[in-house]
Amino acid sequence: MKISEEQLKSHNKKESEVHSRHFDEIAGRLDKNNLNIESLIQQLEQFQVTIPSWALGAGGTRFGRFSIGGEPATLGEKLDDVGLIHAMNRTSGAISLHIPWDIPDDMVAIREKADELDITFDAVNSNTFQDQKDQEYSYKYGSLCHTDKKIRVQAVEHNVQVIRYGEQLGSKAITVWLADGSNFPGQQNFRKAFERTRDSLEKIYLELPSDWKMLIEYKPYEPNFYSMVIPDWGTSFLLVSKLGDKAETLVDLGHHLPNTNIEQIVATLLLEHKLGGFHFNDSKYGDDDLTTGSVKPYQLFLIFNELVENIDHPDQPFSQIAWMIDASHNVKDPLEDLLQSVEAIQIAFARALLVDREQLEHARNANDVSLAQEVMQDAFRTDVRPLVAESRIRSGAAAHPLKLYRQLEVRKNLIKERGTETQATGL
Ligand code: AFD
Ligand code: MN
Ligand code: MN
Repeated sequence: MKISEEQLKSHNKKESEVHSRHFDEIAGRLDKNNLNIESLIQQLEQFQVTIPSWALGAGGTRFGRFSIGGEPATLGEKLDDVGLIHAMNRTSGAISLHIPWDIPDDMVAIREKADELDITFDAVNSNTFQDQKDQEYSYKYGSLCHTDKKIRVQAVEHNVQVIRYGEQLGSKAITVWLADGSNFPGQQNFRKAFERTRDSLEKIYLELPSDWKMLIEYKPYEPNFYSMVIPDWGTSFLLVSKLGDKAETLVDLGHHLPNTNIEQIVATLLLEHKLGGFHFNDSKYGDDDLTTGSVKPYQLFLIFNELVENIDHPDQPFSQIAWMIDASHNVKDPLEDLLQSVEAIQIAFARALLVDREQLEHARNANDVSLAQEVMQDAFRTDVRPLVAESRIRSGAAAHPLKLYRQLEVRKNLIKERGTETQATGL
């Protein structure tokens, strides 16, 4: 299924009267605050958020999985789905692939298809958390940290292979997320596991093309429940600092223990020029992979507040940060969820752009705690949805992507095209 320009135009025409009213209202209000609305909208127009290839089908838990129908069965169909999202929001012009789930059979055809859909390839992801059918050694007891050198070599070679695929696709980064860890006290020698991991990462790092980055995730628990080799941002930061300039930390919002101050982590990584990118999602308890902004929208805003505060920093350019989603959909239509996630990210960004930084700095220096809170909440409580919609309309997208998605009965069409039995690769 494809969404035509006519369909977008007729949707926007129908929405235009209500939209103009809402937009004029907020534009007038912000104008009084001396905010440059044009530059704000331009910043929103330029901002892109990458869609993960593994989040286009139904996820599931270890208890079960409920199919949604019309899931993309091939990499080509995954690109089609991202193409649909991008056509509706013009903000999702990139996909992040997971190898070996997404190895292209025909590299040229896949690149051509991506070009047609105006989609680029963001970071490629390696997978050493599962055993593949044709794999010689098992990752049951770890991969890059394994006690057995043969297994570490296999895991390093896999990561290098992922880089090679990424080069052919035009990617510029590899994301490494390690499931390595231990389930019981005493099982693993922490220091040795860390050293082996560092040595393995060094070998992969040496294979990076000069204009590439290596992004290293962290996660406090799961699938290992006693210890993870890279449990927190500090450990990731230690590794990326040892590896070199091309290595940076990736912050997955779901990979923190409850109540962690993620915005402070973001601030510290920015200060050290080691913030490589994000995996956006939301959580209540752990790595719940819920829709971004659905549980803790204020936290998302506070994260963007740190990012915007640093937006003009020459050593850590905002445009170089990888903005990606990492989600899993157990009950929602993944495409609807991804549209909502992208919009929530845009809303948080727009609100952060509204923060009166001069006044905030003044309040901070004067230790005027109440005023500082007012400044922050004034921005957060502003309904910026008309600004985000305006940026979409200007870039040829839909005023209300989710509404259009439902009007066009996209899922029904995908089920008609692909059937109800297809299952997308991923978790
Ligand atoms: C994991 C990690 C990592 C990984 C993904 C796999 O966040 O990003 O690539 O999920 O689906 O939880
Ligand atoms: Mn992640
Ligand atoms: Mn995760």
